[in-house]
Amino acid sequence: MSNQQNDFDLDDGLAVEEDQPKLDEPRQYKVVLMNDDYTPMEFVVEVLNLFFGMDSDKATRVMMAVHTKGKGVCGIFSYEIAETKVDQVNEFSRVNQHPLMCTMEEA
Ligand code: TYC
Repeated sequence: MSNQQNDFDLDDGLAVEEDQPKLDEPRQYKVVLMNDDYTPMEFVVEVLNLFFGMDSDKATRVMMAVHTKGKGVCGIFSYEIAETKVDQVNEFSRVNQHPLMCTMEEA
């Protein structure tokens, strides 16, 4: 084996071993829905179904949790996916003239 391929290069008396690359876990982000007094419950259920793939039972439970607690998590994603979901939900709410707000927080 040539010296270039060998992890243990003994030519100069030093044993050299390559570091294992240190890979951080990718950061994760919660997509959070905020309660408000005006957005209809059915619209929130539709949002949870359309953008987070929840069936109507799950969407209704999450909507009611947001309604009673003030905010709630719709899902946990990479930065890019979370940002896209937040933008899509806020745009969908805006064009439908509801004040529903969606944000993201590091998980
Ligand atoms: N509080 C709203 C109402 O009583 C319903 C609602 C639920 C709004 C969840 C926003 O994220 C929300 N019509």
